[in-house]
This record gives sequence, structure tokens and C-alpha cells, in this order.
Amino acid sequence: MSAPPALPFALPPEYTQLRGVVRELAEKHIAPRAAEIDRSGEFPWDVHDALARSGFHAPHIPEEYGGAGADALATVIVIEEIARVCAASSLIPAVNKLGTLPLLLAGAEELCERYLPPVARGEAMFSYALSEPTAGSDAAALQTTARRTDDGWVLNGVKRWISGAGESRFYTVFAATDPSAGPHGISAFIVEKDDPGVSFGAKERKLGIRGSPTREMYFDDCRIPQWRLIGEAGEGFALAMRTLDHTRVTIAAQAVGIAQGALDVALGYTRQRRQFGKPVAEFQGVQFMLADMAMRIDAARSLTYQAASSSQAGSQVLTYLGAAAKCFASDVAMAVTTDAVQLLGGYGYTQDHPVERMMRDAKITQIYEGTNQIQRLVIARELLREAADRPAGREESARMR
Ligand code: COS
Repeated sequence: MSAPPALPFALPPEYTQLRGVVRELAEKHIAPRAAEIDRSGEFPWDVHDALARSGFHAPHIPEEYGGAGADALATVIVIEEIARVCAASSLIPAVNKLGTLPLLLAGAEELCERYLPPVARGEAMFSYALSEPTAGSDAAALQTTARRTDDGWVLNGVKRWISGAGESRFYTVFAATDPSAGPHGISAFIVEKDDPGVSFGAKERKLGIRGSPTREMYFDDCRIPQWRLIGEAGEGFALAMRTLDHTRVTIAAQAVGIAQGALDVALGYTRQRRQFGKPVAEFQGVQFMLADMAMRIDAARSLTYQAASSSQAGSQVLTYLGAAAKCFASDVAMAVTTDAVQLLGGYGYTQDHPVERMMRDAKITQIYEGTNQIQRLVIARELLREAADRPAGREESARMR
């Protein structure tokens, strides 16, 4: 008798194989470096190059541009496995996806052909510049301007909290091209690190993800040619939001990976740590904590993979699922890493074990790519919008289909 067909909730074997390959690379090349990356705060070019040799530094780039052509779920698995050992390193593929996605969603073919292959080859990284000192959650309130000239645009302003800034060669920059039009007067541009008028601030001194540089980015009469506009003028804000719908899924993946890493350390420790004559893992209080950690991680992973599938399909529920996965998984990562520190006791509070770093790294996942308060707002808006759109008497939600 032939084996019954796998139910849809089983991952196809190519994804489990991919996980095995990334895990091996992460354990061999990244895990031994993670503590030092955190301590030094230096961008880990050796990790970047090790990832690039396997195409894991920007796996989402389509094959037609020289990339690995990983779909959204495969990209999530790559990020999750890297984050399991080093969250800062997992920002390499995550930021490359964030920076290039506006181009992939709305860029002219010539722009894609020019800017994506160097990223696919590992010669350049690509960052995303939306936030500003006074435009964080209220992203449409940005002050950076792009003034049209005869042959292009002149940018002026300040961006803040830019992941990869200074190390990335390319940037998607959002600027107001018609400040009177609010969100409908924002446009997206490609800016290069070496463009005249571009400079960077000092590295932020952060609680976690220290190996991922975060800087301000300054535009001082920065002139760029017309063809660097991504999509149409005035459509930049919607493009920024569409991008985040997809990339919030990658933050969810990062959070799941951090949490899994912390659980794995806690399992190892509690099985070997002996108190009162036996391993502490044999105490029911400890077992209940481990059980809660595992349940939460598996629930977060399921939601994240569902969101990845929706990202790949370009489904209308992605706005909801991307926000839900990011919010849920990052709250799980914070809770699980905090419990892992607790399970290691005094040892967990020291830098001799990785869980304190994991706890510090987890915190950012509740903040960036939209705070979890913004995610809940997005989720509620989607629920209410969908309920209002539904024909009277029909209770089935798009989320259930
Ligand atoms: N996809 C496509 N278009 C979208 C969209 C989405 N997910 N979200 C909003 N838009 C469009 C809206 O449809 C609207 O266009 P119309 O007026 O034509 O309908 C326009 O963009 C303005 O949207 P909205 O009125 O919802 O904007 P708000 O100023 O209310 O902002 C929030 C909405 C708060 C959700 C948004 O600013 C946000 O996500 N903030 C967090 C930003 C963030 O994540 N920052 C992190 C930076 S990257 S580390």
C-alpha cells in the first residue's frame, strides 16, 4: 500500500532539507562568533561572506537577477535558523529583503537589472530608509523632501534608525515630493552610499542586535537622477506599507528563531544542572515552564509560516497575517527568552551563557518594523474593514478561507 498523501500542514521535504543546510552552516560559522559579535558591535563581514557563499545573505532575490529565488517560506526558514544562534546576523538576509522589496514590488525592469544582481552576488547590501526623528509610528509625517529638477531630484532631510546604514551600498529612501498631499505625496527613491550629499551619523549604542549597525542618514542637497524613482511619484507611502506587510513576516521568523535558540539552551541546561540530588528538569515547576515555552514557539511558528504562505500568494489577508505573526511571535520571543534566563538562574544573568543576549535581542522584535501597538492597530483595522465589507448575513471571514 502506498503512503497516504501528506496533509497540508506538513512542510514539503525541500523546506526541511533547507532547514538542515542552514542549521549546519549557522552552527559551524555563526554560533561560535555570536558572543563576540555582540561584544564588539562590529558588523560581521565574515558571516555575511559565509552566508553569501550559499546564497543565504539575500535568498529572496529571484533567479533572473542572479539570486537563489527562495520563496517567502524558504526565506523565513533561513532567517529563523540564523536567528536561532545569532539575531544580529539574521538581519543580513532580513534587511536585504526589506531594502530590495520596494524595487521588486514596483521598480522598473531596468532598475531591478541594475541594482539586484550586485546584492545577489554578495557585493552590496540594501537598506530601507523610512523612519525619521519625528516620524516613527506616524510614518506618513516624514519631513525629508525630494524636489524635482529638470533631470532628477534633490533630497534633503534626516532618516533615523536605519538598519545596515553605512555598511549598505544601496538604500530605498522615502521622501515627500508633495508635502501638501500627506501620505499621497510621498515617493520612493534609490540612493547610493557614495552619492554626493549623503552622510551617516554615529552608530547607535543599542541594548541588542549590536552587530547590526543602526545609524542616522543625512541628505544635504543630494542630487539623484530621475530614473532612480521607484514606481510612480506619490505612491511611495502605500509602497512602504506593502513592503512592511511582507517583511513583518521576516521579523516574526527572527523572533521564532531567537525563542527557539533560547529554549534549546534552557533544555540543555536544565537536563544537566543538578539541585536537590537530581537534574532540575525533573522538577515539575521547571517542566511546566519548558512546556509553555515550546507551545508558544510552535504556535508562533505556525502563524509565521501561514503569513509566509500568504506573502508568497500576495493574498489580501497578508496585512492582517503579517502584523499578527510579527506581533505574536515577538511577544513570544520576549517571554520565552526571559523564562530561559530564569531557568538558568544566576548563570543566565551572565555573559557566560547566550540567553541574556537572546533576551536583549528579542526586545527589538517588539519594536521595529512597527511597534506591537501599531501591529494591534493594523490587525483591528483589518478586522473591522473586513467585517464592514462582508455581505449581510455572511459570517465567514477571509481569514478562515
Ligand atoms: N498596503 C497598501 N496600502 C496601504 C497599506 C498597506 N498595507 N496601509 C496603508 N495604505 C495606504 C492606505 O490605503 C491609504 O491610501 P488611501 O487614502 O488611498 O486609501 C494610505 O496608504 C494612507 O494610509 P493610512 O490612512 O492607513 O495611514 P496612517 O497615517 O493612518 O498610517 C499606520 C497607518 C499607522 C498603520 C502606518 O503609519 C504604520 O504602519 N506605521 C508604522 C510604521 C512602521 O512600521 N515603521 C517602521 C519602519 S521600518 S523599521
